[in-house]
Amino acid sequence: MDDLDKLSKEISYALRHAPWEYELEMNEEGWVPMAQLLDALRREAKWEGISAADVEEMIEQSSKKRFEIKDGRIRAFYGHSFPMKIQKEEKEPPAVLYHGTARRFLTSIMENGLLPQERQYVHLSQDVETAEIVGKRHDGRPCILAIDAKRAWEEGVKFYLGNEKVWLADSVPGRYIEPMQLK
Ligand code: HQG
Repeated sequence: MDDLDKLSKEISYALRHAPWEYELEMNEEGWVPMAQLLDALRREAKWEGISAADVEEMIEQSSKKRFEIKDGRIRAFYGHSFPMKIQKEEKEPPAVLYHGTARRFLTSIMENGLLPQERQYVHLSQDVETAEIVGKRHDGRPCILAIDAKRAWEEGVKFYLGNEKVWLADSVPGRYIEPMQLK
């Protein structure tokens, strides 16, 4: 693992899971002053010389769009797990969204719906390819679920924007979920 990967992992941990460990003052949308994050990281020997340019490079080089920098602040687009629920922008979803998961979770998902589990929101993918990448973290041959987001949204399920490929929901009832036949 190279340094940019390590940096991405540590900033994910700080912004998604444990901002208090880094003494970060996070607002309700998940924004943190960049200078505060850099100060916190610099207290660790391995990030002693880190600059905002390094963080920007990490974000640019990453295959996933995990963080956003704006007006001297930084936030994670998705993935949060701490109790204070981050407020996300509610938005009309595309007609169909996807969710990649493990085969072993399927029975429970169809019975109980998609639940956020350890995170604040359920994570949905804009396309099948992204869902496959997500699902492979849990199962070598993941199962892909198609979500009838249009009908769910029309019937009152709220959807929120993560980044362009990741959508969020509080939960998704099983009646909107259809397992897909993969090639
Ligand atoms: C499953 C990564 C049983 C759900 C990814 C999933 C994503 C249920 C697992 C982002 C269930 C939670 C999030 C139910 C849901 N019964 N299992 N009722 N409801 N589940 O990791 O969506 O690389 O918290 O299917 O790419 O896999 O970190 O969520 O398998 O975008 O940037 O419970 O994290 O992005 O797993 O992944 P996770 P996820 P990063």
